[in-house]
Amino acid sequence: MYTQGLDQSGKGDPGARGEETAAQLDVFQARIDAEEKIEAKDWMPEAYRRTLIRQISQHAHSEIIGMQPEGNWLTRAPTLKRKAILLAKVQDEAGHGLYLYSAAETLGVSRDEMVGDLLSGKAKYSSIFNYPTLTWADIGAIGWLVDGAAIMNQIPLCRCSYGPYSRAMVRVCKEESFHQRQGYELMLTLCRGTAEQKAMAQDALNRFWWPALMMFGPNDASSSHSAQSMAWKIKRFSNDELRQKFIDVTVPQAEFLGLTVPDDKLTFNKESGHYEHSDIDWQEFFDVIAGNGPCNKQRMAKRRKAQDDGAWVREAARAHAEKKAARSAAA
Ligand code: BYC
Repeated sequence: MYTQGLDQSGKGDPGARGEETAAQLDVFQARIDAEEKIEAKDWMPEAYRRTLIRQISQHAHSEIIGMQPEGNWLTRAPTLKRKAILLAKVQDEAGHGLYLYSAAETLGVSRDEMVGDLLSGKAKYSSIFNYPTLTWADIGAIGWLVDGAAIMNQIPLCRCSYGPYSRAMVRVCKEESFHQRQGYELMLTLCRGTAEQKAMAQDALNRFWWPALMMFGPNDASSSHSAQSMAWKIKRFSNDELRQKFIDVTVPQAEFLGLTVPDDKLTFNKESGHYEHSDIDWQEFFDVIAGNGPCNKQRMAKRRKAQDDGAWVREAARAHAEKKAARSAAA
């Protein structure tokens, strides 16, 4: 078991290991309650460490798999400017994946293990990336809705109790903000264009609305990890609270575009100040995360091929590092 000793400050002795005691857990929780950041070498409960590895690695996998649906459109972007923006965005997603894998590595897990868990199907990645990008408008809808949902979920993660994750999220969120804006501006351009372009934007909203709402995870009653993650201040808001915030800010944006949100029951409740909406099709969500969405197999096959195709690069980098180490040892 990976448990570390605890000094009087509760900050821990990374060298010592043993069983977790109630006193250790109390001191740890007191640090969390006092809004102290937990750092990589501090003592932490094994379950806290494992929860973070699960969440951060799944987040990293989502960024990397998330490059695929947009990457499909790099060669088909309608103008040089749109291509440059999309290229920058897809490269940003790769960067986010790398910061996040590095943040997870501070918890004692290796990159190889994390990638192995993704490829074996043990680790999840966001449900949203199992939907196809059928038209250019889908690139706008992804930026507006998917990155918009990502920001809503990730801004609170900048205040996550685990220092390395919270710091990685600051830069990720700045970049996500650019992604959301470029997506909305793309949608606005289509909506101010021809009737055919506006119809394309509406069709993209129709297909991405419900999957974007599912990104926030199952409703609170079915969210197995939320209560503990909120007590540890890994999560600051519940899945339903963040989903509601997203709906409340996004519906007026759709109205400004002149588009219709595909939900007959959507109504603004003046008393609560929130939009009420139809039930989400949770069966679809659970099917997608079980591997049976429209593109799961295609996404995983492509990721496996990329891993195999990159084997020679990893081998060459390892050989180079070994030669360099041998040279400096000899000097
Ligand atoms: N998709 O107890 P819950 C991006 C799983 S990247 C798949 O509520 P938790 C972007 C959950 O893992 C977007 N699985 O879990 C990239 C758990 O299963 P396990 C990714 C989901 O962790 C490129 C089970 O359902 N963002 O934005 O407390 C381009 C029960 O759920 C999903 C992040 O990863 C889902 N949507 O809360 C553009 C942010 N939802 O692990 C954009 C960080 C739930 O027990 N992650 N599950 O097998 C989080 O904030 C939280 O992990 C979640 C879920 C809110 C997603």
